[in-house]
Amino acid sequence: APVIRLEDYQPTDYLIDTVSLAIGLHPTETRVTATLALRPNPAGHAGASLALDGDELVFVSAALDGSPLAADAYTASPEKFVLHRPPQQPFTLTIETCVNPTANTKLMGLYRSNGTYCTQCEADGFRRITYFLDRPDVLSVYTTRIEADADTPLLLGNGNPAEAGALADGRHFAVWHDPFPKPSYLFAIVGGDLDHVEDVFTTASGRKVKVAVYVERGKRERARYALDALQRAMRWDEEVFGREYDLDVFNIVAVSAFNMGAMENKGLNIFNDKYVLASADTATDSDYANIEAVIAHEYFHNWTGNRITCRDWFQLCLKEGLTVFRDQEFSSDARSRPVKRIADVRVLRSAQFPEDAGPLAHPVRPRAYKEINNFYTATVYEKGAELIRVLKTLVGGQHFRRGMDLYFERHDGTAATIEEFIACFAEASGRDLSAFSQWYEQAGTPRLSARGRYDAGAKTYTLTLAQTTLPTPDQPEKRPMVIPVALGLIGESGRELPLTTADGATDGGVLVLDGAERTVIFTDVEERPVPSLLRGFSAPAILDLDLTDDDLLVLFAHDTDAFNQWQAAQTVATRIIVRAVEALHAGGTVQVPVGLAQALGHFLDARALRDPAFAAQVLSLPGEADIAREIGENIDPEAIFTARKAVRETLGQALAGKLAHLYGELAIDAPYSPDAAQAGKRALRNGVLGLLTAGDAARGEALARAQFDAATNMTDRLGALSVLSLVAGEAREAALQAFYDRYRDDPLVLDKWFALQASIPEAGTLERVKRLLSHPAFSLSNPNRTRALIGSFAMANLTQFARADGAGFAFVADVILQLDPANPQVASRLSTAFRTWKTLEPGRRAHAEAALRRIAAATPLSQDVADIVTRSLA
Ligand code: B3K
Ligand code: ZN
Repeated sequence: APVIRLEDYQPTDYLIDTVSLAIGLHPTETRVTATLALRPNPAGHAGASLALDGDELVFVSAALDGSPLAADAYTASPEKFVLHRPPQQPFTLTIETCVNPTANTKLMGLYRSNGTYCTQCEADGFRRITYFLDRPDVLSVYTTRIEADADTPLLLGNGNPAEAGALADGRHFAVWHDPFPKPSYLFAIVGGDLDHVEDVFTTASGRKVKVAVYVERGKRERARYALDALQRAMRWDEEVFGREYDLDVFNIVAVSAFNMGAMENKGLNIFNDKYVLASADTATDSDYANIEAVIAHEYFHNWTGNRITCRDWFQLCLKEGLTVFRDQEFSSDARSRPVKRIADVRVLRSAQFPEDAGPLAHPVRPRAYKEINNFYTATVYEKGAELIRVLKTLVGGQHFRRGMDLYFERHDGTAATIEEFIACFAEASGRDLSAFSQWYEQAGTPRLSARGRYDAGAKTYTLTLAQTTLPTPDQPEKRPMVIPVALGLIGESGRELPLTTADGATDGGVLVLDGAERTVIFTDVEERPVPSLLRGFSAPAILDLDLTDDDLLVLFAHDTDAFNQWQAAQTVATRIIVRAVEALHAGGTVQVPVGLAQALGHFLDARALRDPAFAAQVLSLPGEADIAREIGENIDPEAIFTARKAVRETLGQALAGKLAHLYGELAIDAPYSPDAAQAGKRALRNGVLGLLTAGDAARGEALARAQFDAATNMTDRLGALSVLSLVAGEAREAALQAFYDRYRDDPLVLDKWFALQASIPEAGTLERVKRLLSHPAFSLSNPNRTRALIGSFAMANLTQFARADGAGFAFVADVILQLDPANPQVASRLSTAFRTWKTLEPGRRAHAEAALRRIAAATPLSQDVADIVTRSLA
């Protein structure tokens, strides 16, 4: 496949002002008639031919200004429609195509999910519906007429409903008109027989908007939380960003077969039903939180993505990073800000840091790609969101808001670039942001190191910060980034010390490191301080501290920054587990210093009942992947697993009394509510149960069994089941069977059942997963099911995916090859599980490489998978 490069960007030679579509829905032969109003683009090449994109299209007919085209005036193939000599004044082109939604297993373009017709066009699916200039900088006003049989009563499109009515033979139609010019990737239609819930949202200026959530029949009640989250998001965007909704209706449709989470089509968001459907009995607290976040995310795209879109796909972070930032802020306001920050940083570290450190590393704004669908990555999304946060810290909250206002004002209705976005903040703040903009260009995570020296006589504290970034593919040389380091000084006595410097370098508690190194001298420091650095995780960097474990425990006990308090405990735990891995390698035994257990004990006494959500984060020790990242090379997953387990066992035993007491105290009497307060208690209680079981398997198992049987909600039921799943034997199998029997007809809950079993860290799991492949409820054609079973095994079960005998890698490679012809996007996503293969010890590394080479050598192989495996092997 050819490489597409940012520097080759050219505007199109023609513009498409309006698009009028007539779509006759049919299971296997859907007719699409597109009438495009075109004109030469003043910015393009005069007289050029017009080449429209297609993908697996069946061409039927074409007409120019209403007259059939002569055979020599055009060429049409499944991938291209070329009009050789287009008129050089405005003209209309009418093209008829035929598509088969039932045979569309790629779930791009028009397809059927459980009988419902739906579409997915981002990034390049519109060309699977009709020939088009299928790129984000071609903005058009769409009118869509959909026709269908009586078995498809619901017909939805973008924009506002315009007209609807009955036709002959029981057929009927609906016309939708979207007045806002948009790129083709935001086009959508839905046809089906669905239930819905609806409400009226009154915008800040008093306009009434009909908001609705459509779901499969029988699932109506489970759509209420999503509808509520939507309206809260709409209000929040008005209050915090001054953004009002702009159409008369806002529709959300949930479908069960979807390649990713959801899609922000204008006025018609289409969702993976996993991010819509919720009830106490079927969804966990995390499911509720994810639904709230994704509903908000897609809604926020209405301004950041739709009203202002991207000039080209290199600018993807312009809408994604910014919109993730916005949804993170929304959830922070709706729930606990520090807990949300910790959760987001966990995601960044577990999903984005490995990407940045491995063969798939790329800048937040890449410069080249072969397959754009492979660039919907944690780097573009999560690191992209971090860069917005860095920007906000650098310019300050007021200037940030003014910059956003300017961005909306200046670029509304256009397809913009990162440069244009940053220019708004430079202008609003009067600052030069050219150094900041390097964050978009350079891949890799900066390593920030800190050295401090206290001079008791002079009462000065000298802090030196330095940064380096390791080379990444195609970027051997790295420049220093602009890193805002939010910081504080904590005295050994536990009090926060004032920050005084000669030059005011740390005004506002932020020190900006914009070169390779910077030293700052604090004066009037009355006692030896422990520095609290990168507070709130003020930049996406890896911090190397020269602090002792005791210093860290001072921060854990006294830091006024909740994030760093949590971080201090995590760092100490990480060090202990890493030392345990080293001890095991040297043939020794695992030692756990009493300090951590004691500190955790004090912390639980003081905070557990006051702030359970935060306490749950503290109690949840670094995972195996966190430890692997810390070790960095020559990874032996078994050793990490054993070391971590031993540390948890020791902590569980040391804290046994407290944990048992807390487990009782944290029980909730009130009826289930997914709110943050109750969810926090459940999170801590389930965390307590896990640690308690690590220390005393028999006792924990009994408690878990009782919790499983008595649970009134999915969080507690699944929490108990996952504790039980770690103890091999009859009890586990009986609980799994009971869970299955109860939820056999509930696809989203069955996904949890598949996922949990695939995650069991035991040698027998591979056999179990293979057996589950032929379970009647398993199907590779449903992406959620595939991700639940195969994705969980490959991404959430390090010891078994990376088995020493290579059987885990070989199995996943087999599945990737089997899935690829049907659904390359899901296959390609799965193949990113190999992204850290180079960090493994030589034996496992060789097995992983062999699996990757076997995939790479297969023919045919999709461009999607080929791109990932070739880059992974490079
Ligand atoms: N914009 C979509 C993602 C599309 C992915 C295409 N492969 C959902 C989102 O980020 O909001
Ligand atoms: Zn998005």
